[in-house]
Amino acid sequence: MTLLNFQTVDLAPAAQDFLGEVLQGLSQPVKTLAPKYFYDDHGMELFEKICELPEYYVTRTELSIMDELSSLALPASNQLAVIELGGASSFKFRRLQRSLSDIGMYIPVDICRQALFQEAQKLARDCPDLKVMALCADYQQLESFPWETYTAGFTPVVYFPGSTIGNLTPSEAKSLLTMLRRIVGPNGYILLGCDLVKPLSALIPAYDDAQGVTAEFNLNLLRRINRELGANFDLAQFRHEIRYNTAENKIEMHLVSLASQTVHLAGTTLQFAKGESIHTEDSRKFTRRSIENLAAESGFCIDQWWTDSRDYFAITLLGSVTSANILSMRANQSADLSHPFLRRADQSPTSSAARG
Ligand code: AVI
Repeated sequence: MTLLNFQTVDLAPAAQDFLGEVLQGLSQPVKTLAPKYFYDDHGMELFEKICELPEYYVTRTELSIMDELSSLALPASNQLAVIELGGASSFKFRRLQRSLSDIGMYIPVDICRQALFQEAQKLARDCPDLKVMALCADYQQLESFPWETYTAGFTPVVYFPGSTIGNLTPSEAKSLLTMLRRIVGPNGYILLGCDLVKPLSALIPAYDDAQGVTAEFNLNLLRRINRELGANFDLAQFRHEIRYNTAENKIEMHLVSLASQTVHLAGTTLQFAKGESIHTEDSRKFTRRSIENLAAESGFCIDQWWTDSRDYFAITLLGSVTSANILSMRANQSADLSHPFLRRADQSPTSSAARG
């Protein structure tokens, strides 16, 4: 049966140059591999398992905050068009629907075409009043996408959950938000999930769990390189290691060579000294101040900020910095608390005013 509320757009993101990037990363003085390559089919399964681990507080905490957002009213005169980055699974969006009323359009964006289209179609079937447009694209393709064609008459809200922003470098995060600012325009918003700085006693086990699922996730990158690029990494000769970089507030994941060894990859010989590491991922942890700075650099300000009782994770609503909200910020210094954005932190355990 044809669904009148469902369509797909396939921008056919170019196949990434996996071999070129791997060779480039492994020939640096400090060897690196890009975390985007974790997510082959097995990597996605492992990541789903990670999200359910007792030590990995991230997903559970984010969902608990979403459950507390019983009614999230955005001061928008139009219906909302929610654009979800990494929306191959509609799971979090379905939770968001409980608290964010008046969503007229949903645009999940992902490069995993099959999962994206299937999930989006299911959602369209379950929600006949919601228009669903699944967009298979990578982030670079978003800039030139004709958003107006799809979101005219709606207020755009980009939903970027999971603290995936923490896996980007600061300059990548700034470029992405700056591009999103152009996409949502002066009246749109970003709803952003960000993992917060916290004691190492909570952070380290989250990335080095007792069952070894995160270690398997990390090592799976070498397995993928063996399978897809014909390399001969011996996985037993590498160990998963977590380091906390205090200066940059980030968890680093590494694969450390247990021996002096040689690996062959596409005609190239790679040497590993005993104890040498391959840096595979950064997972940055934020503070309200660091998000405020990132937002300001990209033309946004924090309109709302919700966190959990332990301050482990935050969901923040970023709005455009316009002359109107600069005036509102000034006015807030004389505390107009009737505005929905301007509630005091002590009015709710999970919500706090943005501009106080
Ligand atoms: C996807 N991303 C937000 C995860 C994180 O926590 O940085 C990836 C991850 N790496 C190890 N565990 C989870």
